[in-house]
Amino acid sequence: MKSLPKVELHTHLEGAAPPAFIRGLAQEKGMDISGVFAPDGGYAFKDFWHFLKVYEAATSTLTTPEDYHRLTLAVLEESAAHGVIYTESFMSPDFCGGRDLSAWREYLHAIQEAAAQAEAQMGIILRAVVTCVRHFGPEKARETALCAAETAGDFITGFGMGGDEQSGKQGDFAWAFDCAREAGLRLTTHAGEWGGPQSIRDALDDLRVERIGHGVRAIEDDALVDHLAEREIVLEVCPGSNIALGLYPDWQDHPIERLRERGVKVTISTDDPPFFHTTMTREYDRLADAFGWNEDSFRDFNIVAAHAAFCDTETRARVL
Ligand code: ES4
Ligand code: ZN
Repeated sequence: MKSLPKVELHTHLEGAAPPAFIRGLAQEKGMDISGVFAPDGGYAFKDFWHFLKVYEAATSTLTTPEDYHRLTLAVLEESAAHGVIYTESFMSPDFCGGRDLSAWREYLHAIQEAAAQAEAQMGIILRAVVTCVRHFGPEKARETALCAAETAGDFITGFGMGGDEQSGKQGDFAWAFDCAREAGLRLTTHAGEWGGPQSIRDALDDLRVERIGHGVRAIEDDALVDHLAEREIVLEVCPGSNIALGLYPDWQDHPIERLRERGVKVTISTDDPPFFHTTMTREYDRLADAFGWNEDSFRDFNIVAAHAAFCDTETRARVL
């Protein structure tokens, strides 16, 4: 499984930071973030909302473009080691200069330089989905969308929203998504993870996204499952993340197989791999065990993911 070529659509750049990397940065800068780590050296949190706090504390060690350059290299090295050939990562101007356009351009330059280096050395392709953070509110999302619109292009190809799904409504962020769409960006948002089926309907109706981050709770609404299948809405499913956060008790209980059987376009991603003690190899291994999937099944998932990727046609051709 490890060497099988993989296309991944849903990771968060800071959320993929190896804990040793963050601990090293904190030490260099004399910052005390000991509350972030478990005794085994991994990240420690008790539920999703605590996870968001720990995520922000870990991210507070990333204070310069140079830090993001090192982070990007460390993250891509790890992904490439698990066979990932194309990855889309959520990046937040909130954490990269505080939504200030000139600062954001500097962070972006550093990230892109690292991506070019990783592509030359390891063949892995990175594309960026600029993300607003839902619990920071619609006004900050508007500033984030303006940063995204100003820097949209070959590298920044999408716009999305993460954060606390129970904070506000999808529709509160329509201005930001409209702004991003007008700049030519492709759209996705987290929905149907902590919100129920209605949060997915709201994402489609109010934000007009073409992909859904997670979306697994569509399984609770038969008509919605049919609607997703008919409209060919792609779900960025992160099974290991859902299980680590207690959304489903075990791999066999995860709805990814039922969604696939009913014709929904599902893809496989890690979300925040070290936080959830996972890798793309582990996702494939566990899914193979739970549902009897084999290399051919995973090849099919990767074709779906490559077609749903927010990249240009030449890049897609290199991945397919
Ligand atoms: C998230 Cl804002 C953010 N960052 C990392 N992982 C997430 N999952 C949901 N929102
Ligand atoms: Zn996510």
